[in-house]
Amino acid sequence: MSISIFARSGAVNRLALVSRLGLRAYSSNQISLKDRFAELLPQKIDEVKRLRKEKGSTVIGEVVLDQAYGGMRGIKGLVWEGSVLDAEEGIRFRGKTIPEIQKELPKAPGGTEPLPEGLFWLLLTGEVPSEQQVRALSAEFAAHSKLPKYVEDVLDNSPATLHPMAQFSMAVTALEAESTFAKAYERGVNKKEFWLYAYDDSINLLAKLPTIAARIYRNSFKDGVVASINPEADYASNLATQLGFGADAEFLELMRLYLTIHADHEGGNVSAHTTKLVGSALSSPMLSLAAGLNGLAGPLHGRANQEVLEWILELKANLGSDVSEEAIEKYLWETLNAGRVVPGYGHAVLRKTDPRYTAQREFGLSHMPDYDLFKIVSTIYKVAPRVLTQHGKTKNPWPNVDSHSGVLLQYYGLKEQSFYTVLFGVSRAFGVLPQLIIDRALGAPIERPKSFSTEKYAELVGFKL
Ligand code: CMX
Repeated sequence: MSISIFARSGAVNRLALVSRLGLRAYSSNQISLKDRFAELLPQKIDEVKRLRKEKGSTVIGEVVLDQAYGGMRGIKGLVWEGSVLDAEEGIRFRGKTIPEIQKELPKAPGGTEPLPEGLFWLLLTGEVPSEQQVRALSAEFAAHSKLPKYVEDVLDNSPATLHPMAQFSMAVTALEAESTFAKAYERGVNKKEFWLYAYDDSINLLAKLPTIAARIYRNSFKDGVVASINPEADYASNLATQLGFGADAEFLELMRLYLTIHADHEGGNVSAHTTKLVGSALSSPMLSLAAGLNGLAGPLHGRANQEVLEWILELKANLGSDVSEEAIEKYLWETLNAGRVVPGYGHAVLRKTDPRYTAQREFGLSHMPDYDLFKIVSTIYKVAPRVLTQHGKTKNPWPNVDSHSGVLLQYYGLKEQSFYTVLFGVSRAFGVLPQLIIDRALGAPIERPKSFSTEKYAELVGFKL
């Protein structure tokens, strides 16, 4: 017996039904994600309630003036359940490192890389799903992949010159008309039930992102024809097929890895925090995710994957056949002396090589060790940390996630780098939507940190301007 996630008329009563039926009746292998989350929720609500009651007034950190002017680095003020980033070690998803999730999360039949559907389950519940549960999620995403005609029209009417991220954000915004959350709010549902609709919207959104991404890609760079979804296939493989690369088994594996490792990176990064912030005003998951995608489109954030590729192609064009360490070092200095950043290097929190970079490098080492662009990326990795350290500005001279991704896509023929941030965005949705559901389930309030003018800060610290 299973409770259909998309039985919308029954959504309101699902919690009551779940508790009436007694979830123990389901085998843990069969229970759906929504029902499992519903089962875990009372304990989570209780834990947060007890924590706040007992320790709510405990000091958890101090803030100095420079942090207010310095992009709020290190200020503790956000709750994010799915992942925590350690400056030295990198990301852990619900306590698990990237190599651990590569090992533990279910794979496609015959595949070696984890499926992003499994990460979604892990981020929402803290539990590793069974293969059966992941297959059910894949089928559910495939079943809801079709775009409404008006969203197709929004994309088909966009000029091919409009940046793919702007098209992506418009299409996600337009999906607002599908939001069960917005409709439920209008009907005046009890706020305890908000998460049920946030969940349905999240599944519906994730289901449609590959078709949106593929339509943008095929319209802007190819013949405008988007292949159909295979209802039996996993999410990443459907995305690859719709983009036009479904026949390449290695590319499918890359997409599985790519969508998994780009999903979540704590709550303070621009795309995650923006999604959470906008959601806190009870804007729908559609509008919240679109806002996050607009942040991801910035060159210091997700668009760095496009910038990296452009910079590497520029480097190659300038250096010709001499891509020695010496020539690359000189080129790095030219970039820095021109007042530009070296894209793909540095990070607001990390202080070591990003394990997401390492995972992609390992993929490259096993699938394309002799590819010229892969070799250039490897040489940059040898030289850039030293140059950036000598330059003396960045706090982190090591590569981040965006440093590698573009070259892997180039190898398989996905050459249009202005599209790359869209792929990052599809993945990022898997990381930010679980927290949006959790926030609504825990009744997270509207966000409203304090701001001051410079005059007021000066007064606060006893300084005469
Ligand atoms: N090249 C040159 N200079 C760099 C640099 C880089 N890769 N990274 C940082 N710096 C400079 C900063 O611009 C800053 O200079 P100013 O003092 O003149 O303003 C100085 O070093 C200190 O910066 P920081 O504290 O080390 O880094 P921030 O936390 O301010 O910024 C980031 C972090 C990622 C925006 C920055 O390292 C950067 O611009 N990197 C290149 C762009 C990039 O790869 N972004 C992708 C990040 C991952 C993602 O979100 O997808």
